[in-house]
Amino acid sequence: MDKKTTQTVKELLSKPQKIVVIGHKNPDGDAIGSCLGLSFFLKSLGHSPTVLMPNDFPDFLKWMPGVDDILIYEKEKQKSTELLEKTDLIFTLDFNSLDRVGDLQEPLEKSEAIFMMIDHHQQPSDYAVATFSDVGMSSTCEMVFHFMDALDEKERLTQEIATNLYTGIMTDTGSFRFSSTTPTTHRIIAQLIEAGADGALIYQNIYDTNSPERMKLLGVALNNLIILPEFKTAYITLTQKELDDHDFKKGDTEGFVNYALSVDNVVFAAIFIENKQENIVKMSLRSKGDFSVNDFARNHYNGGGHINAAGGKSSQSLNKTVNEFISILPRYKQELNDVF
Ligand SMILES: [Mn+2]
Repeated sequence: MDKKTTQTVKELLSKPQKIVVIGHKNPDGDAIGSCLGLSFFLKSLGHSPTVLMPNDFPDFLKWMPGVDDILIYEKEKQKSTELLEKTDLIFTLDFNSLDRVGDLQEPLEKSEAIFMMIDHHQQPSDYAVATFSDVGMSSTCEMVFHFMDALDEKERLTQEIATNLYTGIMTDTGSFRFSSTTPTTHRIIAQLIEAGADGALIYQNIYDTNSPERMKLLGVALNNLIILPEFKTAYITLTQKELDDHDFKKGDTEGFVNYALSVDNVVFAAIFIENKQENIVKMSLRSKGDFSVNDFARNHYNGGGHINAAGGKSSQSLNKTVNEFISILPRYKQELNDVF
C-alpha cells in the first residue's frame, strides 16, 4: 500500500468509526476470510465493524472465526440497508466494481459513507477515497496482512485473524500452487502459522467435507470426460437428470473442470452443465499457459473471467452447445498446440 493511501487510511481510522466490510456476491474463502480478518483487526483498533455479504455462502466456510456475526443482505435487507445508511466507512474487499455485489449495488451507490477498496482483480473502478489494488497479489487476504503491516499494527495479529487470512490465501492460491504464490506469500503464511493458524485443520475444514452424493456425481462427470487430443482439449458434460439423481446442491460441481485440465497434454478444459430451470447450459473453462479462456468465453459464450479461468453460458441445448464448442475448436488449433 503506497504512502499516500496509508496516510489517508490512518486519518480515516484516527477516531472510532462505524464501519461496514463487504465482500462480493457468491463469496468465496478469500472474500469471507479477508472481510472477517479485517473486521477483527478494526475491532481491535476500537472501531465498530460489521461484515455484510450480498448473499449466502457454502457450508464449508461456515466454521470460520466470526462467521456467525455476518449479515447477509438477501436475508436481512431492512437491517442491512439501515446499517449502510448510518455507517461512516465502507470497506469493499475482493472485488473491483460495484456491480459485483448483486442487489446490494443500489444501496451501496446511494450510501454517503467513505469507501475504501482492498482488491487484487484487474481494472478497479474508482469509487473509493482510498484504493489498495494490486493484481500481483495472491489474494485479498494477503493484502489485508499488508494493510495491517502498512499501518504498523502487525502485532495485533490474533489466532482469529490469522485463521481467516490463511483460509483465503489457501483457497485463492489453490493451496499455494498457483503462480500468484510468491516468496512473500509464504513468508506471510509463516507468520499466520506463528499466530496460531492451523493449516492442517483449515485444509480439512475446507476440502474434506464432500457429501457422498457429490463424490458419486464426480464419478459420473469423470465417466463423461471426453478428450480431443488434436486440440489438447478435454470436456465434461452433466445433464440435469444426472444432477437430480445425485441430490445436486449449488457448488457441488465446483472444481470438476480441473480434473479435465489435469489430463496429461490437455491445455484447455471445459465443463458443460445443463440447467433446466434457467433453460441454459452453464460452462466453466480452464486453460494452461497463455491460452486465454477469458477471450474464448467473451467471444463465444457471453462470459469472461481471467486468462486461465472463465465462465460462460449458452441458451442452446446441451447437445447443440457441445457440438458448437467442437466446431469452434479448429479455429484455435494452432494456438492450442503452441501452448508450452
Ligand atoms: Mn480473491
